[in-house]
Amino acid sequence: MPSGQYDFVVVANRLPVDRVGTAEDGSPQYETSPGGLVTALAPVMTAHRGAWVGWPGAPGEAGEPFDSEGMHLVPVELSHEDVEDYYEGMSNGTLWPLFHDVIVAPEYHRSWWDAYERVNQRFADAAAAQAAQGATVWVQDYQLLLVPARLRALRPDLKIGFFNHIPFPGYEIFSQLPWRSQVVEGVLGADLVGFQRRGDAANFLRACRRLGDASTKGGTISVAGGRTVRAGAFPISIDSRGFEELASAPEVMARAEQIRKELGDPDTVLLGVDRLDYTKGIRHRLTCFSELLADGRLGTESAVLVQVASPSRERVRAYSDLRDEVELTVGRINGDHGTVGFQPVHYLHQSFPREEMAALYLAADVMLVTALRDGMNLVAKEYVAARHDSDGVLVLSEFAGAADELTQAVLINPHDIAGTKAAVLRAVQMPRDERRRRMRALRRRVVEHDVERWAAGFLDALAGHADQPDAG
Ligand code: GDG
Repeated sequence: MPSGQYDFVVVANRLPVDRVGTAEDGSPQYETSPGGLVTALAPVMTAHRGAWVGWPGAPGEAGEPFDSEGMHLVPVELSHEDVEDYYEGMSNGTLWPLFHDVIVAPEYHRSWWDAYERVNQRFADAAAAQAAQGATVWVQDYQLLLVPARLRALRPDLKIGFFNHIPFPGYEIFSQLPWRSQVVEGVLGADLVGFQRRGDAANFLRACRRLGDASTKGGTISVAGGRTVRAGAFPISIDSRGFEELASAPEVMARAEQIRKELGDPDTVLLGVDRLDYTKGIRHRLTCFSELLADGRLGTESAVLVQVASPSRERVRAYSDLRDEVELTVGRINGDHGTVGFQPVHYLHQSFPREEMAALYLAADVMLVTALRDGMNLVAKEYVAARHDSDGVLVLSEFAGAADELTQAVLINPHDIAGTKAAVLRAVQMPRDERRRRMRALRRRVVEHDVERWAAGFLDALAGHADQPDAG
C-alpha cells in the first residue's frame, strides 16, 4: 500500500473539531472542540508532521481532509446506520457497559459487530493512507479496538500504539463478549498497549493468555510469528498549569464568590460534575445527600449540592432511563427538604464553558466523585488543579483510576452508602489544617504529572526509549 506524508498520526473516534453545518457551496463547516487529548497532542503534532483521523461528530458526508492549527485533519465518514450500530450500538451499548463491569447489561447484536468491524476497517484504511513510511500511529480508545491489527496488516512498517481510556474488565466479565478473541487480536496489532491502571493492564494480560495465541512475561506479550507487544499503565492527566491559570483569573475568582452568594451563602457547597452516565454513581451520591438531610446530620439550608450533569448519549436507552430516574430523585429531595426560596439540590442538565466549570470548582467546599467504575476521572484532577488556594476536600471513589494517584483524597466505596455518608460528613467537618495538608499533597501530584508528561511517557515507551512500562 502506498504511504502518506505524516510522521505522527492520531486515530480517535472523534476529530478535535465538530461539524456544525454546511456552507453554501456544499462543503462541511467545522468548529474546534478543544479537549484534553488535543491539548496534550497539539505540540507533538506541530513538532512533527501530524495528522488526526476521526469522525467529525455528525452523520453523512465527511468532506475532504483540511489543515487546522498546525494539524492535518482527516474526517472519516459515518452514515446514520454506522452511527446507530457502530457508535451507539457496539461502542456504547455493548463495550462501554461490558468494560465498566456490567453496571447495566451489555447487549450483543451481530449486526452491531458487523458495523464495528466495517467502521474500524475504514479508520485503519484512512490512517494507512496518511502515515509516512515508518511513521508512529497512536490509536485511541474502545471504539477502535480492531484498528491496530488491521493497520498492521496494511502497513507492517508502522510503529503502532494503542491507549484504552476506559477500564479493562476482569476475564470473567470480558469473556461474555462473543467476539472476545477478535478484540484481543485486534489490540495485539499494536507494539505498545497503554491502560489507565496497573489492574487494567493485568486484566488485559490475562485475557491475552486465555484467548490469544500468546504467552506473557511481566508486561511483555509474545504473539504468534515472533512479534512482541508490551502492555502497561500510563495514567492520563490534564493540562494542570492551564487549569490552575484559568482558575486564577480574576473574573473566574469573582464568579466563584458570586456563585456562593446566588446559592444563598450556605455553610457548605458540595459539587458533582459528570457526563450524565450510569458509571458515575450519581444516584448513589443523591441517596447519600438525601439521607444526610433526612437524618439531620446535614442541616437544611446550611448545605447545598450542585450537580452538573452534562447531556450525553441521549439516544441510548440506558441514558434516557437514567436521566428520568435522576430527575425524579432530585425532584423528591427538593420537594422533601426545600422551602420557598431554598432548594438543597441545584441540578443542571447543561454543558458549561470551562470558565464556569473552574468557578464552580473554586466555589465548592467538597467535590464528590462517586463513580462505580471509571478509567481515570479527569474531574477529580481538575478540581485539585483549580484549588490554588489549597482548600477544598475531594471525596473520591476507589473505583476511579484517579484513586491510585490521589491517595490523599477521602477515598470511598460508593456502594457502601453508610460509609460514603460518614466520609461526606468527615469532608464537610474537616479542620482547615487537614484540608490544606491533603490538598497540597494532591496538588503536587497533579501539577507534576500532567497530560504532557502522560503523552511523552507513552510516546517514549513506544519509541523504545523508556524502560519497561509499569505492568503491575
Ligand atoms: C473518559 C473516561 C477518563 C463535563 N461536563 C462539562 C465539561 N466536562 C468535562 C470535564 C472533564 C471531562 O468533561 C470528563 O472527563 P472524565 O475523565 O471525568 O470522564 P469521561 O468523559 O467519562 O472520560 C474517563 C477520560 O476518558 C480520559 O481518559 O478519565 O475515565 O471515562 O474534563 O471537565 N466540560 C465543560 N462543560 C461541561 O458542562 N466545559
